[in-house]
Amino acid sequence: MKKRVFSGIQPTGNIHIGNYLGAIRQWVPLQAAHESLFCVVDLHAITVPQDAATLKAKIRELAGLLIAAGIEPKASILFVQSHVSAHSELAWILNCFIPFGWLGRMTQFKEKSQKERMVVSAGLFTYPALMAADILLYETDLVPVGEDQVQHVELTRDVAQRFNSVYGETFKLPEAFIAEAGERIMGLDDPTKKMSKSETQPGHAINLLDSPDDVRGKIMRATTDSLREIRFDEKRPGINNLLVIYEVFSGLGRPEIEAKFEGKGYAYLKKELAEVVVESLRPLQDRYHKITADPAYLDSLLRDGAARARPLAERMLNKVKEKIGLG
Ligand code: ATP
Ligand code: LTN
Repeated sequence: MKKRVFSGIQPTGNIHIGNYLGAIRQWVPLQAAHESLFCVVDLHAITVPQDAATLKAKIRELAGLLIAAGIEPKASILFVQSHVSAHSELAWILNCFIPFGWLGRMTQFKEKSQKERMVVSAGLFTYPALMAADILLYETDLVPVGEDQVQHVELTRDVAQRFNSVYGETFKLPEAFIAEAGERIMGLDDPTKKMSKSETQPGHAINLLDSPDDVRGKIMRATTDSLREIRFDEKRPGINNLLVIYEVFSGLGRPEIEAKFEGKGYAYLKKELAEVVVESLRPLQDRYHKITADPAYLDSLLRDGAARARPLAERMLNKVKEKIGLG
């Protein structure tokens, strides 16, 4: 039996190299050996305020970027979360099985609710129930995500186990699948914080659609330290982050990289890094522009993805409803 892979990404802000290196890049090779579903999680996006026209555009942009990054919409199932209503329905049901206290312990909620200057929605609090629904609907084995999402995958396992212990074997227990390198890319302006779409300072993130000049400018301005030596060292977050980005984009090993930069200055490292990033993003950006030149085709791919996801999701939802005595 092939294993099932499921992952999701929010159509908010600009997709950055943290999303790419920590998550999307892992998805591509998984498609060959597994049955994979990749979801543009627009219902998660509305847990914080969104402008309607921007959200709609971002959903297509993200789908285009995923295909450009190597997701094959025919081999995998690529779809938009709100197109399959079973996600909302199962999320509600799971909400009723998740103890309130579990949600209050989620690091992402604590961080985001502090950052939001506006009223924090109840949706932001129950966000992990929707994520658990996404995963559990498809009997998922592996969830390839960045390090920040591991806690949510663990909550998913916990609620699945809780449900199974009351109603008998229903949900499969999923496991997080974390990249070996690049699982936590830090902000260029502040390497003590994870690179994040919701941080909007100009030098924070390298976005997948940034122009070569933007990439160069952001890297040249990245925060480092006042030491000289160039080596991997987590105690020096600025230089370490630049080296990790170099490592994953170049595919070189750590000893090779340290040898290459031995005795060299930070400006040299930054220049070399900028070129590796620009050259890695170029083919992806070319593919993105080709794919999004035909919006009707892109929409048809997403419709087809939802049509393939829907029966799988509904089967599980009906099983759950039956077990708990609904309807
Ligand atoms: P936000 O900070 O606004 O929530 P985000 O940048 O975390 O957005 P998501 O859509 O929440 O983006 O995440 C998509 C995927 O990218 C997830 O699997 C997440 O773990 C991964 N990811 C996000 N930021 C990073 C990062 N800095 N390093 C590695 N992986 C990341
Ligand atoms: N919460 C995730 C996005 C997400 C997801 C999922 C990831 C929603 N549903 C299911 C994996 C599986 C995030 O913020 N990065």
